Amino acid sequence: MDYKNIVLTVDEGIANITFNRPKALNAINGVLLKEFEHALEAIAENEDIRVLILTGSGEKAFVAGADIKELSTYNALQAKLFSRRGQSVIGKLQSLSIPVIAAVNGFALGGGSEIALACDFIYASKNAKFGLPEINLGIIPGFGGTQRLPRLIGKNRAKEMILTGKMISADEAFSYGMVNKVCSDEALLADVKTVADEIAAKGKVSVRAAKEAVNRGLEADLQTGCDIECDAFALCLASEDAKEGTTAFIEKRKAVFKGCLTG
Ligand code: DAK
Repeated sequence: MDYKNIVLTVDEGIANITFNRPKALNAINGVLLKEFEHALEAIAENEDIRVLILTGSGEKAFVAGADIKELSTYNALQAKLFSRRGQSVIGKLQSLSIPVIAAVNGFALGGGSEIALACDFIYASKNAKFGLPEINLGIIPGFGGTQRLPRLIGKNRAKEMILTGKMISADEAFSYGMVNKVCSDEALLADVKTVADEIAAKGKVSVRAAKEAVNRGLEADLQTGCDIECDAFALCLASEDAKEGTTAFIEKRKAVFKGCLTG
């Protein structure tokens, strides 16, 4: 597929999707959504990709939400199609087995905040702003914002954000536990790349297993979560990566993981 609204690059196991409609602050229109879905499918099928980074083009925005101008023209059928595709895309993003890091470089509003919330963690530039302003448009978040935000920052803070539609700064988002790190505007992408490289150098099996255990465990009771961890641990220990990791420790050298499941 020839992408026009996103840029997809893959370099040494790190994929990068840049939302690329800077004149509209990277707002999500139907075409962008389709391209994003296609890129996520391609990434899911590529076993060599270890980490995905999402960011926005230009200096002002990560993603300023759904394209309001396009939304306002939808008839019921188009709205349903947008809604279906939107939910399918967020489902695909959330269920990627590799870690996904959001590099939020400006406005992350509405669907933009929700995309970031569906990632594994968020680094933000100092000038980033987060918000769910849908209430100002007479609608509510549709990419899972009413569900993921309260789980992440707590019910009351999430309700305040959702009900007022107000934006919060990167520092506030950090203090809420929504953002892992606030970087200078210039350093954001390099900082995200550093952590992505660090994760990409770990064992593929254990990285995927750890992500899955956390995600599935959070949806379950503690005992079920520990059972999930138990199975995932056994799978990891039987992997070639675990043999390499433990042998490297004993031999006092750095492990070189190949990402193989079988021993
Ligand atoms: N849509 C379309 N165009 C947008 C846009 C958006 N969300 N945000 C900005 N733009 C455009 C502006 O119209 C302007 O274009 P021109 O007028 O120059 O042609 C250009 O980007 C620059 O924006 P501004 O001139 O407004 O720039 P400022 O610095 O003054 O303000 C701003 C930046 C981000 C504060 C402001 O642009 C703003 O408030 N934008 C709207 C933010 C917003 O309300 N976002 C939430 C959209 S609703 C669903 C899934 C998801 C959703 C819904 C359903 N289903 C699966 C059911 C999601 C909904 C949303 O995200």
